[in-house]
Amino acid sequence: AAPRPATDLDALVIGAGFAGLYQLHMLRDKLGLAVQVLEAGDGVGGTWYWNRYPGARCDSESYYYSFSFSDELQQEWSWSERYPEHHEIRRYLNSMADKFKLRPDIHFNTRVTRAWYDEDAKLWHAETEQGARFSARFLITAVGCLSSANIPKIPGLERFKGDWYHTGRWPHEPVDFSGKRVGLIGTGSTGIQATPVVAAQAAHLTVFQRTANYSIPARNGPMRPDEVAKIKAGYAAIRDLARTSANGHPFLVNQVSALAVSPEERLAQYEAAWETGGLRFRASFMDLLTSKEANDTASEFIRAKIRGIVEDPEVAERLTPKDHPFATKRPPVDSHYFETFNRDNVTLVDIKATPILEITPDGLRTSEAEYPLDIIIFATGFDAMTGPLLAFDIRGRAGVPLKEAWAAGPRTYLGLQVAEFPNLFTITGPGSPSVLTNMPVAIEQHVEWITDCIRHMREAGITTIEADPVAVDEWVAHVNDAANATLLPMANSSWYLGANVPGKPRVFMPYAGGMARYARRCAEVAAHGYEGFVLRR
Ligand code: NA7
Repeated sequence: AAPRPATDLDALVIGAGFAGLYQLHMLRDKLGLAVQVLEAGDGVGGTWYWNRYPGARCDSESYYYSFSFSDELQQEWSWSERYPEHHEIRRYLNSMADKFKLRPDIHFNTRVTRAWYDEDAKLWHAETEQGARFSARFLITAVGCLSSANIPKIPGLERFKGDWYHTGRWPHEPVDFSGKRVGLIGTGSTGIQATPVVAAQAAHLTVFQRTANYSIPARNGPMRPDEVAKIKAGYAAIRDLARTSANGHPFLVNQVSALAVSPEERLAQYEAAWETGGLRFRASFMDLLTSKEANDTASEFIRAKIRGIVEDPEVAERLTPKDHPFATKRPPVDSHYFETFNRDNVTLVDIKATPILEITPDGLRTSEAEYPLDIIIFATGFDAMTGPLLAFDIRGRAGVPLKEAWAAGPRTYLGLQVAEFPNLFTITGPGSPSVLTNMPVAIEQHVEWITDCIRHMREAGITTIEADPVAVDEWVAHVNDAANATLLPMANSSWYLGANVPGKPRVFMPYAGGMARYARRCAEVAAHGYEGFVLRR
Protein backbone atom coordinates (compact mmCIF):
# COMPACT_ATOMS: atom_id res chain seq x y z
CA ALA A 1 0.00 0.00 0.00
CA ALA A 2 1.22 3.50 -0.76
CA PRO A 3 2.22 5.68 2.17
CA ARG A 4 -0.11 8.58 3.04
CA PRO A 5 0.96 11.91 1.53
CA ALA A 6 2.71 13.77 4.34
CA THR A 7 3.20 17.45 5.10
CA ASP A 8 5.68 17.01 7.93
CA LEU A 9 8.52 15.20 6.17
CA ASP A 10 12.19 15.82 6.66
CA ALA A 11 12.89 15.13 3.01
CA LEU A 12 10.99 14.61 -0.18
CA VAL A 13 12.79 12.85 -3.02
CA ILE A 14 11.61 12.98 -6.63
CA GLY A 15 12.45 9.87 -8.66
CA ALA A 16 12.99 6.18 -7.85
CA GLY A 17 15.96 5.27 -10.02
CA PHE A 18 19.47 4.57 -8.72
CA ALA A 19 19.66 8.03 -7.14
CA GLY A 20 16.26 8.21 -5.44
CA LEU A 21 16.44 4.67 -4.06
CA TYR A 22 19.85 5.18 -2.49
CA GLN A 23 18.92 8.63 -1.17
CA LEU A 24 15.84 7.20 0.53
CA HIS A 25 17.90 4.41 2.09
CA MET A 26 20.58 6.78 3.38
CA LEU A 27 18.32 9.44 4.87
CA ARG A 28 15.77 7.03 6.30
CA ASP A 29 18.00 4.21 7.49
CA LYS A 30 21.26 6.02 8.35
CA LEU A 31 19.87 9.33 9.67
CA GLY A 32 16.45 8.12 10.79
CA LEU A 33 14.58 10.84 8.90
CA ALA A 34 11.01 10.86 7.64
CA VAL A 35 11.38 10.58 3.86
CA GLN A 36 9.05 9.84 0.98
CA VAL A 37 9.77 9.35 -2.70
CA LEU A 38 7.48 10.49 -5.52
CA GLU A 39 7.84 8.49 -8.72
CA ALA A 40 5.95 8.99 -12.00
CA GLY A 41 6.32 5.38 -13.15
CA ASP A 42 4.53 2.41 -11.64
CA GLY A 43 7.79 0.76 -10.62
CA VAL A 44 11.37 1.54 -9.65
CA GLY A 45 14.12 1.98 -12.26
CA GLY A 46 14.04 5.64 -13.26
CA THR A 47 15.62 6.01 -16.70
CA TRP A 48 15.61 2.21 -16.98
CA TYR A 49 11.93 2.07 -16.19
CA TRP A 50 11.22 3.98 -19.43
CA ASN A 51 14.02 2.84 -21.76
CA ARG A 52 12.78 -0.57 -22.92
CA TYR A 53 13.50 -0.23 -26.64
CA PRO A 54 14.92 -3.25 -28.49
CA GLY A 55 18.63 -3.61 -27.76
CA ALA A 56 18.58 -1.24 -24.75
CA ARG A 57 21.51 -1.90 -22.52
CA CYS A 58 24.00 0.09 -20.55
CA ASP A 59 27.36 1.02 -22.06
CA SER A 60 29.08 0.77 -18.68
CA GLU A 61 29.89 -2.85 -17.81
CA SER A 62 27.47 -4.55 -15.48
CA TYR A 63 29.85 -5.41 -12.65
CA TYR A 64 30.61 -1.75 -12.05
CA TYR A 65 27.30 -0.22 -13.20
CA SER A 66 25.97 -1.04 -9.76
CA PHE A 67 25.90 0.13 -6.15
CA SER A 68 29.07 -0.18 -4.10
CA PHE A 69 27.67 0.87 -0.72
CA SER A 70 26.57 -2.59 0.38
CA ASP A 71 29.04 -5.44 0.17
CA GLU A 72 26.21 -7.85 0.84
CA LEU A 73 24.32 -6.57 -2.21
CA GLN A 74 27.33 -6.80 -4.53
CA GLN A 75 28.16 -10.30 -3.28
CA GLU A 76 24.57 -11.58 -3.59
CA TRP A 77 23.86 -10.25 -7.05
CA SER A 78 25.33 -11.83 -10.21
CA TRP A 79 25.14 -10.18 -13.63
CA SER A 80 24.55 -12.45 -16.57
CA GLU A 81 26.25 -10.43 -19.33
CA ARG A 82 29.17 -8.06 -19.74
CA TYR A 83 26.74 -5.17 -20.39
CA PRO A 84 23.45 -5.22 -18.51
CA GLU A 85 20.26 -5.25 -20.54
CA HIS A 86 17.37 -3.04 -19.44
CA HIS A 87 15.37 -5.96 -17.96
CA GLU A 88 18.28 -7.01 -15.84
CA ILE A 89 18.94 -3.48 -14.53
CA ARG A 90 15.28 -3.25 -13.48
CA ARG A 91 15.48 -6.65 -11.79
CA TYR A 92 18.58 -5.45 -9.96
CA LEU A 93 16.95 -2.21 -8.78
CA ASN A 94 13.80 -4.09 -7.77
CA SER A 95 15.83 -6.52 -5.72
CA MET A 96 17.74 -3.62 -4.11
CA ALA A 97 14.43 -1.90 -3.27
CA ASP A 98 13.15 -5.13 -1.69
CA LYS A 99 16.35 -5.86 0.19
CA PHE A 100 16.29 -2.44 1.86
CA LYS A 101 12.47 -2.41 2.21
CA LEU A 102 12.21 0.86 0.27
CA ARG A 103 8.84 0.35 -1.40
CA PRO A 104 6.66 1.36 1.58
CA ASP A 105 8.03 4.91 1.33
CA ILE A 106 7.61 5.32 -2.42
CA HIS A 107 4.49 6.74 -4.11
CA PHE A 108 4.31 5.24 -7.60
CA ASN A 109 2.23 6.68 -10.47
CA THR A 110 2.83 10.03 -8.81
CA ARG A 111 4.13 12.76 -11.08
CA VAL A 112 5.11 16.07 -9.51
CA THR A 113 3.65 19.02 -11.40
CA ARG A 114 4.97 21.83 -9.21
CA ALA A 115 7.16 22.46 -6.21
CA TRP A 116 7.77 25.71 -4.38
CA TYR A 117 9.74 27.06 -1.45
CA ASP A 118 7.86 28.66 1.40
CA GLU A 119 10.24 31.21 2.92
CA ASP A 120 8.20 31.81 6.10
CA ALA A 121 7.84 28.15 7.04
CA LYS A 122 11.24 27.25 5.51
CA LEU A 123 9.55 24.30 3.84
CA TRP A 124 9.30 22.86 0.37
CA HIS A 125 5.83 22.03 -0.91
CA ALA A 126 5.10 19.78 -3.85
CA GLU A 127 1.90 19.02 -5.69
CA THR A 128 1.23 15.98 -7.84
CA GLU A 129 -0.83 15.41 -10.97
CA GLN A 130 -3.56 13.93 -8.75
CA GLY A 131 -3.55 17.08 -6.60
CA ALA A 132 -1.93 15.52 -3.52
CA ARG A 133 0.24 17.88 -1.43
CA PHE A 134 3.52 17.09 0.31
CA SER A 135 5.80 19.26 2.42
CA ALA A 136 9.33 18.72 3.64
CA ARG A 137 12.37 20.57 4.98
CA PHE A 138 14.49 19.30 2.06
CA LEU A 139 13.59 18.69 -1.56
CA ILE A 140 15.94 16.36 -3.39
CA THR A 141 15.64 15.82 -7.13
CA ALA A 142 16.71 12.39 -8.35
CA VAL A 143 15.12 12.90 -11.75
CA GLY A 144 17.94 11.61 -13.94
CA CYS A 145 19.89 13.34 -16.71
CA LEU A 146 18.47 11.55 -19.75
CA SER A 147 14.80 11.17 -18.92
CA SER A 148 13.03 13.96 -20.79
CA ALA A 149 12.28 12.64 -24.30
CA ASN A 150 13.22 14.89 -27.23
CA ILE A 151 10.59 14.34 -29.94
CA PRO A 152 11.31 16.59 -32.93
CA LYS A 153 8.40 18.63 -34.18
CA ILE A 154 8.21 17.21 -37.69
CA PRO A 155 5.08 18.42 -39.48
CA GLY A 156 2.45 15.76 -40.14
CA LEU A 157 3.17 13.36 -37.28
CA GLU A 158 -0.44 13.60 -36.10
CA ARG A 159 -1.66 12.34 -39.49
CA PHE A 160 0.61 9.27 -39.55
CA LYS A 161 -1.57 6.12 -39.87
CA GLY A 162 1.07 3.74 -38.51
CA ASP A 163 2.49 3.49 -34.98
CA TRP A 164 5.29 5.65 -33.66
CA TYR A 165 7.44 5.45 -30.54
CA HIS A 166 10.19 7.37 -28.79
CA THR A 167 12.83 4.97 -27.50
CA GLY A 168 12.81 6.56 -24.06
CA ARG A 169 9.03 6.04 -23.70
CA TRP A 170 8.86 2.49 -24.98
CA PRO A 171 5.73 0.40 -24.35
CA HIS A 172 5.99 -2.36 -21.74
CA GLU A 173 4.79 -4.97 -24.23
CA PRO A 174 7.48 -5.65 -26.86
CA VAL A 175 6.68 -4.16 -30.27
CA ASP A 176 6.42 -6.75 -33.06
CA PHE A 177 8.30 -5.58 -36.17
CA SER A 178 7.84 -8.73 -38.24
CA GLY A 179 6.60 -7.96 -41.74
CA LYS A 180 6.74 -4.20 -41.03
CA ARG A 181 8.45 -1.34 -42.81
CA VAL A 182 10.19 0.53 -40.04
CA GLY A 183 11.80 3.97 -40.11
CA LEU A 184 14.28 4.88 -37.39
CA ILE A 185 15.38 8.50 -36.88
CA GLY A 186 18.59 9.14 -34.96
CA THR A 187 22.01 7.52 -34.74
CA GLY A 188 23.17 8.22 -31.19
CA SER A 189 23.83 5.42 -28.67
CA THR A 190 20.17 4.47 -28.73
CA GLY A 191 19.61 4.32 -32.50
CA ILE A 192 22.88 2.42 -32.86
CA GLN A 193 21.76 -0.18 -30.27
CA ALA A 194 18.26 -0.56 -31.73
CA THR A 195 19.21 -0.74 -35.43
CA PRO A 196 20.61 -4.33 -35.54
CA VAL A 197 17.80 -5.73 -33.38
CA VAL A 198 15.02 -4.10 -35.40
CA ALA A 199 16.68 -5.00 -38.72
CA ALA A 200 16.76 -8.67 -37.72
CA GLN A 201 12.97 -8.68 -37.34
CA ALA A 202 11.50 -6.07 -39.68
CA ALA A 203 10.63 -6.56 -43.35
CA HIS A 204 12.60 -3.40 -44.02
CA LEU A 205 14.41 -0.86 -41.89
CA THR A 206 15.24 2.65 -43.10
CA VAL A 207 17.68 4.52 -40.87
CA PHE A 208 17.48 8.32 -41.13
CA GLN A 209 20.88 9.67 -40.13
CA ARG A 210 21.62 13.31 -39.49
CA THR A 211 25.14 12.98 -38.10
CA ALA A 212 27.33 9.94 -38.72
CA ASN A 213 28.73 8.56 -35.49
CA TYR A 214 31.78 6.74 -34.23
CA SER A 215 30.83 3.50 -32.55
CA ILE A 216 32.96 0.90 -30.83
CA PRO A 217 32.01 -2.79 -30.76
CA ALA A 218 30.72 -3.76 -27.32
CA ARG A 219 31.94 -7.37 -27.48
CA ASN A 220 29.05 -8.27 -25.24
CA GLY A 221 28.67 -11.82 -24.02
CA PRO A 222 27.77 -13.93 -21.01
CA MET A 223 29.78 -13.52 -17.80
CA ARG A 224 31.80 -16.63 -17.07
CA PRO A 225 31.53 -18.01 -13.51
CA ASP A 226 35.28 -17.65 -12.96
CA GLU A 227 35.10 -13.95 -14.01
CA VAL A 228 32.22 -13.37 -11.62
CA ALA A 229 34.13 -15.01 -8.76
CA LYS A 230 37.21 -12.91 -9.49
CA ILE A 231 35.21 -9.69 -9.60
CA LYS A 232 33.43 -10.48 -6.34
CA ALA A 233 36.70 -11.28 -4.60
CA GLY A 234 38.24 -8.05 -5.92
CA TYR A 235 35.36 -5.63 -5.44
CA ALA A 236 37.11 -3.42 -2.86
CA ALA A 237 39.92 -2.57 -5.28
CA ILE A 238 37.53 -2.28 -8.25
CA ARG A 239 35.39 0.30 -6.44
CA ASP A 240 38.43 2.25 -5.26
CA LEU A 241 39.75 2.46 -8.78
CA ALA A 242 36.36 3.59 -10.13
CA ARG A 243 36.11 6.33 -7.49
CA THR A 244 39.61 7.66 -8.15
CA SER A 245 39.38 7.65 -11.96
CA ALA A 246 38.36 10.50 -14.23
CA ASN A 247 35.19 8.82 -15.50
CA GLY A 248 34.13 6.50 -12.69
CA HIS A 249 35.26 3.42 -14.60
CA PRO A 250 37.50 0.87 -12.88
CA PHE A 251 40.19 0.84 -15.54
CA LEU A 252 43.21 3.02 -16.13
CA VAL A 253 43.77 5.35 -19.03
CA ASN A 254 47.04 4.53 -20.79
CA GLN A 255 49.31 7.35 -19.60
CA VAL A 256 51.07 7.64 -22.96
CA SER A 257 50.39 10.21 -25.68
CA ALA A 258 49.06 8.83 -28.96
CA LEU A 259 51.74 10.96 -30.60
CA ALA A 260 54.63 9.57 -28.54
CA VAL A 261 54.61 6.12 -30.14
CA SER A 262 55.40 4.87 -33.64
CA PRO A 263 52.51 4.45 -36.13
CA GLU A 264 52.90 0.65 -35.80
CA GLU A 265 52.69 0.70 -32.00
CA ARG A 266 49.72 3.04 -32.14
CA LEU A 267 47.89 0.81 -34.57
CA ALA A 268 48.61 -2.25 -32.42
CA GLN A 269 47.22 -0.42 -29.37
CA TYR A 270 44.03 0.58 -31.23
CA GLU A 271 43.57 -2.92 -32.68
CA ALA A 272 43.84 -4.44 -29.21
CA ALA A 273 41.40 -1.89 -27.78
CA TRP A 274 38.98 -2.51 -30.67
CA GLU A 275 39.08 -6.22 -29.83
CA THR A 276 38.53 -5.52 -26.13
CA GLY A 277 35.62 -3.29 -27.07
CA GLY A 278 33.45 -0.75 -25.28
CA LEU A 279 34.38 2.49 -23.57
CA ARG A 280 37.82 1.04 -22.81
CA PHE A 281 38.75 2.07 -26.37
CA ARG A 282 38.72 5.70 -25.22
CA ALA A 283 41.41 4.84 -22.65
CA SER A 284 43.89 3.81 -25.39
CA PHE A 285 45.97 6.96 -24.92
CA MET A 286 45.98 9.80 -22.41
CA ASP A 287 45.38 12.67 -24.83
CA LEU A 288 42.49 11.55 -27.05
CA LEU A 289 40.25 14.20 -25.50
CA THR A 290 42.80 16.96 -25.09
CA SER A 291 44.83 16.96 -28.31
CA LYS A 292 43.13 17.21 -31.69
CA GLU A 293 46.18 15.70 -33.35
CA ALA A 294 46.12 12.71 -31.00
CA ASN A 295 42.37 12.37 -31.42
CA ASP A 296 42.74 12.40 -35.22
CA THR A 297 44.65 9.12 -35.00
CA ALA A 298 41.77 7.42 -33.13
CA SER A 299 39.10 9.01 -35.33
CA GLU A 300 40.93 7.89 -38.47
CA PHE A 301 41.34 4.35 -37.09
CA ILE A 302 37.57 4.06 -36.55
CA ARG A 303 36.81 5.53 -39.98
CA ALA A 304 39.02 2.89 -41.56
CA LYS A 305 37.18 0.19 -39.59
CA ILE A 306 33.81 1.45 -40.86
CA ARG A 307 35.08 1.43 -44.47
CA GLY A 308 36.34 -2.09 -43.89
CA ILE A 309 33.07 -3.41 -42.46
CA VAL A 310 30.50 -1.79 -44.75
CA GLU A 311 30.51 -3.42 -48.18
CA ASP A 312 28.90 -0.67 -50.28
CA PRO A 313 31.53 2.10 -50.47
CA GLU A 314 28.89 4.80 -50.87
CA VAL A 315 27.00 3.67 -47.77
CA ALA A 316 30.31 3.34 -45.91
CA GLU A 317 31.16 6.94 -46.80
CA ARG A 318 27.81 8.18 -45.49
CA LEU A 319 28.37 6.26 -42.25
CA THR A 320 31.83 7.73 -41.77
CA PRO A 321 31.81 10.54 -39.21
CA LYS A 322 33.46 13.76 -40.34
CA ASP A 323 31.74 16.51 -38.33
CA HIS A 324 33.24 15.92 -34.90
CA PRO A 325 36.27 14.26 -33.31
CA PHE A 326 35.85 10.82 -31.73
CA ALA A 327 34.31 10.86 -28.21
CA THR A 328 33.43 14.56 -28.23
CA LYS A 329 29.87 13.29 -28.46
CA ARG A 330 29.12 10.41 -26.12
CA PRO A 331 30.68 7.45 -27.98
CA PRO A 332 28.14 4.71 -28.72
CA VAL A 333 28.95 1.08 -28.03
CA ASP A 334 27.31 -1.37 -30.44
CA SER A 335 26.66 -4.96 -31.34
CA HIS A 336 27.03 -5.34 -35.14
CA TYR A 337 25.77 -1.85 -36.01
CA PHE A 338 27.90 -1.17 -39.08
CA GLU A 339 27.50 -4.80 -40.25
CA THR A 340 23.71 -4.25 -40.29
CA PHE A 341 24.08 -1.97 -43.32
CA ASN A 342 25.27 -4.99 -45.34
CA ARG A 343 21.80 -6.52 -45.00
CA ASP A 344 19.44 -6.39 -47.99
CA ASN A 345 16.55 -5.13 -45.86
CA VAL A 346 18.34 -2.03 -44.52
CA THR A 347 18.61 1.41 -46.16
CA LEU A 348 20.54 4.42 -44.89
CA VAL A 349 19.20 7.89 -45.68
CA ASP A 350 21.42 10.91 -45.12
CA ILE A 351 19.00 13.56 -43.88
CA LYS A 352 21.68 16.22 -43.74
CA ALA A 353 21.93 15.97 -47.55
CA THR A 354 18.19 15.34 -48.05
CA PRO A 355 16.31 16.73 -45.03
CA ILE A 356 13.04 15.33 -43.70
CA LEU A 357 10.25 17.60 -44.91
CA GLU A 358 7.23 15.96 -43.33
CA ILE A 359 5.56 12.86 -42.05
CA THR A 360 2.75 11.79 -44.34
CA PRO A 361 -0.17 9.49 -43.46
CA ASP A 362 1.80 6.62 -45.06
CA GLY A 363 5.38 7.37 -44.17
CA LEU A 364 8.04 10.00 -44.28
CA ARG A 365 9.07 12.41 -47.00
CA THR A 366 12.54 13.87 -47.46
CA SER A 367 13.56 16.49 -50.00
CA GLU A 368 14.38 13.59 -52.31
CA ALA A 369 11.87 10.76 -51.85
CA GLU A 370 8.89 9.41 -49.92
CA TYR A 371 9.46 6.34 -47.73
CA PRO A 372 6.34 4.27 -46.98
CA LEU A 373 6.44 3.15 -43.34
CA ASP A 374 4.31 1.16 -40.88
CA ILE A 375 6.30 2.16 -37.80
CA ILE A 376 8.46 5.19 -36.97
CA ILE A 377 10.98 5.01 -34.13
CA PHE A 378 12.29 8.27 -32.74
CA ALA A 379 15.77 7.55 -31.37
CA THR A 380 16.21 11.29 -31.12
CA GLY A 381 17.54 11.51 -27.58
CA PHE A 382 16.68 13.69 -24.65
CA ASP A 383 16.43 17.22 -23.39
CA ALA A 384 19.42 16.28 -21.27
CA MET A 385 20.26 17.33 -17.73
CA THR A 386 18.11 20.46 -17.43
CA GLY A 387 15.05 18.97 -19.19
CA PRO A 388 13.95 16.73 -16.29
CA LEU A 389 14.37 19.59 -13.78
CA LEU A 390 12.44 22.08 -15.87
CA ALA A 391 9.70 19.57 -16.74
CA PHE A 392 7.75 20.69 -13.69
CA ASP A 393 7.19 24.15 -12.28
CA ILE A 394 9.80 24.56 -9.59
CA ARG A 395 10.10 27.88 -7.76
CA GLY A 396 12.58 29.13 -5.20
CA ARG A 397 12.52 32.16 -2.89
CA ALA A 398 10.01 34.87 -3.86
CA GLY A 399 8.35 32.53 -6.34
CA VAL A 400 11.16 32.77 -8.90
CA PRO A 401 10.83 29.88 -11.39
CA LEU A 402 13.93 27.77 -12.07
CA LYS A 403 13.17 28.32 -15.77
CA GLU A 404 13.82 32.02 -15.24
CA ALA A 405 16.91 31.52 -13.08
CA TRP A 406 18.31 29.28 -15.81
CA ALA A 407 17.06 31.22 -18.84
CA ALA A 408 20.63 31.57 -20.14
CA GLY A 409 21.63 28.04 -19.13
CA PRO A 410 21.96 26.13 -15.85
CA ARG A 411 23.75 27.85 -12.95
CA THR A 412 24.64 25.75 -9.94
CA TYR A 413 27.26 25.41 -7.26
CA LEU A 414 28.93 22.00 -7.67
CA GLY A 415 25.86 20.81 -9.58
CA LEU A 416 24.30 20.35 -6.15
CA GLN A 417 22.51 23.60 -5.36
CA VAL A 418 20.98 26.67 -6.99
CA ALA A 419 21.15 30.17 -5.46
CA GLU A 420 17.74 31.34 -4.16
CA PHE A 421 16.56 27.72 -3.87
CA PRO A 422 17.39 26.91 -0.22
CA ASN A 423 17.40 23.26 0.86
CA LEU A 424 16.98 22.02 -2.70
CA PHE A 425 19.58 19.42 -3.69
CA THR A 426 19.91 18.25 -7.31
CA ILE A 427 21.49 14.80 -7.56
CA THR A 428 23.74 14.65 -10.65
CA GLY A 429 22.61 18.17 -11.54
CA PRO A 430 24.16 20.24 -14.36
CA GLY A 431 27.63 21.37 -13.35
CA SER A 432 28.48 17.97 -11.84
CA PRO A 433 30.35 15.19 -13.68
CA SER A 434 27.22 12.98 -13.99
CA VAL A 435 26.80 12.03 -17.65
CA LEU A 436 30.55 12.11 -18.29
CA THR A 437 30.98 9.29 -15.78
CA ASN A 438 29.74 5.86 -14.93
CA MET A 439 26.52 7.11 -13.33
CA PRO A 440 26.31 4.98 -10.16
CA VAL A 441 29.68 6.35 -9.02
CA ALA A 442 28.49 9.93 -9.51
CA ILE A 443 25.17 9.15 -7.84
CA GLU A 444 26.68 7.51 -4.76
CA GLN A 445 29.07 10.42 -4.28
CA HIS A 446 26.22 12.97 -4.44
CA VAL A 447 23.87 11.00 -2.22
CA GLU A 448 26.57 10.50 0.42
CA TRP A 449 27.60 14.16 0.30
CA ILE A 450 23.98 15.29 0.68
CA THR A 451 23.43 12.84 3.53
CA ASP A 452 26.54 14.10 5.37
CA CYS A 453 25.46 17.68 4.79
CA ILE A 454 22.01 17.11 6.26
CA ARG A 455 23.53 15.22 9.20
CA HIS A 456 25.86 18.16 9.83
CA MET A 457 23.00 20.65 9.64
CA ARG A 458 20.95 18.72 12.18
CA GLU A 459 23.85 18.34 14.57
CA ALA A 460 24.75 22.03 14.31
CA GLY A 461 21.16 23.26 14.53
CA ILE A 462 21.19 24.73 11.01
CA THR A 463 17.85 25.13 9.26
CA THR A 464 18.76 26.10 5.72
CA ILE A 465 21.63 25.75 3.27
CA GLU A 466 21.85 27.64 0.03
CA ALA A 467 24.47 28.25 -2.66
CA ASP A 468 26.16 31.65 -2.38
CA PRO A 469 25.69 33.51 -5.71
CA VAL A 470 29.41 34.34 -5.81
CA ALA A 471 30.28 30.65 -5.46
CA VAL A 472 27.81 29.90 -8.25
CA ASP A 473 29.48 32.45 -10.55
CA GLU A 474 32.87 30.94 -9.82
CA TRP A 475 31.66 27.38 -10.32
CA VAL A 476 29.95 28.18 -13.63
CA ALA A 477 33.20 29.76 -14.85
CA HIS A 478 35.15 26.72 -13.66
CA VAL A 479 32.76 24.33 -15.45
CA ASN A 480 33.33 26.32 -18.65
CA ASP A 481 37.10 26.29 -18.20
CA ALA A 482 37.07 22.54 -17.55
CA ALA A 483 35.12 21.93 -20.77
CA ASN A 484 37.38 24.26 -22.76
CA ALA A 485 40.46 22.39 -21.58
CA THR A 486 39.14 19.39 -23.56
CA LEU A 487 38.00 18.81 -27.14
CA LEU A 488 34.42 18.18 -25.96
CA PRO A 489 33.02 21.58 -27.06
CA MET A 490 34.16 20.81 -30.64
CA ALA A 491 31.08 18.64 -31.16
CA ASN A 492 28.74 21.52 -31.81
CA SER A 493 25.62 19.36 -32.21
CA SER A 494 26.11 17.49 -28.93
CA TRP A 495 23.52 17.11 -26.19
CA TYR A 496 26.26 17.96 -23.67
CA LEU A 497 25.85 21.49 -25.09
CA GLY A 498 22.08 21.38 -25.36
CA ALA A 499 22.49 21.69 -29.13
CA ASN A 500 20.07 18.84 -29.92
CA VAL A 501 17.04 20.73 -28.63
CA PRO A 502 15.98 23.72 -30.75
CA GLY A 503 16.05 26.95 -28.73
CA LYS A 504 17.95 25.49 -25.76
CA PRO A 505 20.80 27.73 -24.54
CA ARG A 506 24.22 26.46 -25.70
CA VAL A 507 26.04 25.82 -22.46
CA PHE A 508 28.33 22.90 -21.78
CA MET A 509 26.38 21.31 -18.92
CA PRO A 510 28.39 18.52 -17.26
CA TYR A 511 31.62 19.11 -15.34
CA ALA A 512 34.51 17.82 -17.45
CA GLY A 513 37.23 18.17 -14.81
CA GLY A 514 37.00 14.50 -13.82
CA MET A 515 35.10 12.54 -11.18
CA ALA A 516 37.98 12.13 -8.73
CA ARG A 517 38.93 15.79 -8.84
CA TYR A 518 35.31 16.80 -8.42
CA ALA A 519 34.77 14.49 -5.44
CA ARG A 520 37.90 15.92 -3.77
CA ARG A 521 36.54 19.45 -4.26
CA CYS A 522 33.18 18.50 -2.72
CA ALA A 523 34.93 16.91 0.26
CA GLU A 524 37.11 20.01 0.78
CA VAL A 525 34.06 22.27 0.64
CA ALA A 526 32.39 20.23 3.39
CA ALA A 527 35.59 20.04 5.46
CA HIS A 528 35.88 23.85 5.32
CA GLY A 529 32.48 24.40 6.88
CA TYR A 530 30.54 24.17 3.61
CA GLU A 531 32.51 26.91 1.93
CA GLY A 532 30.48 28.69 -0.74
CA PHE A 533 27.17 27.80 0.88
CA VAL A 534 25.19 30.06 3.19
CA LEU A 535 24.04 28.21 6.32
CA ARG A 536 21.35 29.72 8.53
CA ARG A 537 20.06 28.72 11.93
P1 NA7 B 1 21.51 11.24 -28.74
O1 NA7 B 1 22.87 10.80 -28.46
O2 NA7 B 1 21.15 12.66 -28.44
O3 NA7 B 1 21.21 10.92 -30.27
C1 NA7 B 1 20.05 11.39 -30.90
C2 NA7 B 1 20.14 11.17 -32.37
O4 NA7 B 1 18.95 11.68 -32.98
C3 NA7 B 1 21.30 11.88 -33.03
O5 NA7 B 1 21.77 11.09 -34.09
C4 NA7 B 1 20.66 13.15 -33.55
O6 NA7 B 1 21.33 13.73 -34.63
C5 NA7 B 1 19.30 12.64 -33.96
N1 NA7 B 1 18.31 13.70 -33.98
C6 NA7 B 1 17.94 14.50 -32.94
N2 NA7 B 1 16.98 15.36 -33.34
C7 NA7 B 1 16.75 15.10 -34.64
C8 NA7 B 1 15.90 15.68 -35.63
N3 NA7 B 1 15.10 16.70 -35.31
N4 NA7 B 1 15.93 15.16 -36.86
C9 NA7 B 1 16.76 14.15 -37.16
N5 NA7 B 1 17.60 13.58 -36.30
C10 NA7 B 1 17.60 14.05 -35.05
O7 NA7 B 1 20.43 10.35 -27.95
P2 NA7 B 1 20.49 8.81 -27.59
O8 NA7 B 1 19.17 8.43 -27.04
O9 NA7 B 1 21.01 8.02 -28.72
O10 NA7 B 1 21.57 8.71 -26.47
C11 NA7 B 1 21.51 9.53 -25.32
C12 NA7 B 1 22.46 9.04 -24.27
O11 NA7 B 1 21.87 7.93 -23.58
C13 NA7 B 1 23.74 8.45 -24.77
O12 NA7 B 1 24.66 9.41 -25.12
C14 NA7 B 1 24.18 7.58 -23.62
O13 NA7 B 1 24.81 8.36 -22.64
C15 NA7 B 1 22.89 7.07 -23.10
P3 NA7 B 1 22.48 14.85 -34.39
O14 NA7 B 1 23.66 14.09 -33.87
O15 NA7 B 1 21.93 15.80 -33.35
O16 NA7 B 1 22.70 15.46 -35.69
